[in-house]
Amino acid sequence: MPDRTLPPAEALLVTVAPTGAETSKADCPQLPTTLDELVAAAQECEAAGAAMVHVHIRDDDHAPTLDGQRLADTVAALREGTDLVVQLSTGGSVHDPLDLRLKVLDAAPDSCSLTMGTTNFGDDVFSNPWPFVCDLYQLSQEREVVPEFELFDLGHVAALARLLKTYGLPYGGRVHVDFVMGVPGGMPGTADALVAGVAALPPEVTSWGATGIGRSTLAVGLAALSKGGHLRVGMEDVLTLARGVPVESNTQLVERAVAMGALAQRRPMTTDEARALLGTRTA
Ligand code: KMH
Ligand code: ZN
Repeated sequence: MPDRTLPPAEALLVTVAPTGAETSKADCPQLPTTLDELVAAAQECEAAGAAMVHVHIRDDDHAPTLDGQRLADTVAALREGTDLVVQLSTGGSVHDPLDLRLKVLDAAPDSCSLTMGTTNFGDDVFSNPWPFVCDLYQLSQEREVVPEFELFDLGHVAALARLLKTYGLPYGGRVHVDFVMGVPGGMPGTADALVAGVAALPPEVTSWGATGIGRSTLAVGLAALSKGGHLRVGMEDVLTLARGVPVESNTQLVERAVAMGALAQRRPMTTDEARALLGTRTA
């Protein structure tokens, strides 16, 4: 029986988002796009202190896909090769249709991302209409998959309150959210925006993390630590360590997050602690 004791406040959940859907393999050959590359990256990141992996997958041409068999194979391979909490993206790419995004849950991950509203996304639109959000949420409850609510904007925080009021708590009874900040079209990646978002969280929220896209990664990460939050890092969100210095591997970003946590006297959470924090299925 896994230990379900909640982790202490100093334990830091580090989530790695190794691939994403926006960067091409041609532009970034070190991006893990094959299953072997993804598992190897996940193993290295786990050894460096990550406890959860946020997964987008690619096809044989390294293009984003939501192919059901590939998703199921990916979940199986990550479970076989790591002890990480496996979170599948239901956001996919901005081009993915809503029905395929719902089918992601057929792959039975531990967790799924669930974005709380539509947002402009650079020159594109990341579509999350309210009826889709409600359908995905109810499906996650039925399938016993723990959602991580992705908040790109302050309005998404209000939408989360409405969702919980309407449909009750997620499977597992815990409510974990992630502020995704600095997307062109969403809230800015600043300490001020994070403080406003945290202050507006509904009382049902039991834990929160944050990630800053691109150059905002450090401002958001440091602000999140100072407010007692958790961190998501990875090549989905940031491709340079500093101006002109490319990220060579996801491990570098996890190591940096762990080092930032250490300065704040936060130690990386174990995978068992992460499961207790999030309330994922025990078997
Ligand atoms: N790729 C973005 C359009 C998620 O994974 O749920 C959406 C995204 C959010 O990455
Ligand atoms: Zn994602």
